[in-house]
Parts: sequence; structure tokens; C-alpha cells
Amino acid sequence: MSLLKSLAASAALVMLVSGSAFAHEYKLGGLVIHHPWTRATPPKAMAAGGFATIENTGSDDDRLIAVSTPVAGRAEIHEMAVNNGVMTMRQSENGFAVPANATSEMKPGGFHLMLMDLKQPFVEGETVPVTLTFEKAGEVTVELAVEKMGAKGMDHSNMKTMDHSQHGKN
Ligand SMILES: [Cu+2]
Repeated sequence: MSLLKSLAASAALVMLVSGSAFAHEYKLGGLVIHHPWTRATPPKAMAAGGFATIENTGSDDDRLIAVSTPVAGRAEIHEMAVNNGVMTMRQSENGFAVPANATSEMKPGGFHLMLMDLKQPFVEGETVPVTLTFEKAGEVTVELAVEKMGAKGMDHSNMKTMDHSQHGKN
């Protein structure tokens, strides 16, 4: 899916630069995707998480069902869970729900986008394109703002040490 095509699919992009903070949001139908972001990665990192706050201003429930990006070999929607006191992550079978008239957050320690087999390191201050596919609203390509390593919670750059036994089983 080209950027042009996704833009033509009714996605309107609003970007604001205020001070040093890179605030941006994307609209797709009744959905508003606020400040999608990821974190800078060390040179040999295999994976990175992606996060965003998604506001559904419409009256229909929707659902993020797929993610893709040219900068990673694989991209999935993950959920975190604590099993026997150990934080684990796995691919979410039902994607990420964005109920009507509600704001849903993908954040460190919760639902997140998982970008694996990274083709390049993520550099703070740059952006990374990701295409999100929603069950009803369709597709939109957003730019993840790359924030500093370890920002706001769990550091995905260390995820090789985590339980990824569920990866690749879908
Ligand atoms: Cu993950």
C-alpha cells in the first residue's frame, strides 16, 4: 500500500511542531490517532515496540487488525500479560479494540505494535512509517515519532530476553 493510496483513502494528516515536542495526529473516518511513537534502538536491536492513543469519535466500534511497515521483517499487534509473575507478550488474536466514543491506548506494558527483524536502527528525532489496518475504517499510514531509548516504560530493546515462545505460531 503506497502512501499516496492511503492518503487518497480519506486519511487526513495534521502535523504540529511545538517547541521540541513532536506532536502529531492522523484522522481516518471517525478515528483520530494521537502521537504514534516508538523508541530509539541500539544498533543490533531485533525488535521495537510502537504505541499510540486511538480515539474513536464515531458510533461504530472498530478494531485495529493488522500492521505493516517497510522497516521491519514482521509487524504484529501484541498484548502483555503476567504469567506466574513473569511479564510476557504475545500476538493478540483479536487485534486491538477501539470501541465507539472511547479513547484506547497502546502503551508500554499494555497492547503495542511489535516490529521485529528490524532492517535499520531507529534514531531519536526521526520517524518510522507504519500502516495500520482497521476492520471498518480501513488503512492509514502514520509516522511513528522515534523518542529516546527507554522512554516511558519497558525497554523493548531488551526483549530478546523475554518470553517470545508464542511468536510465529499464528
Ligand atoms: Cu511485543
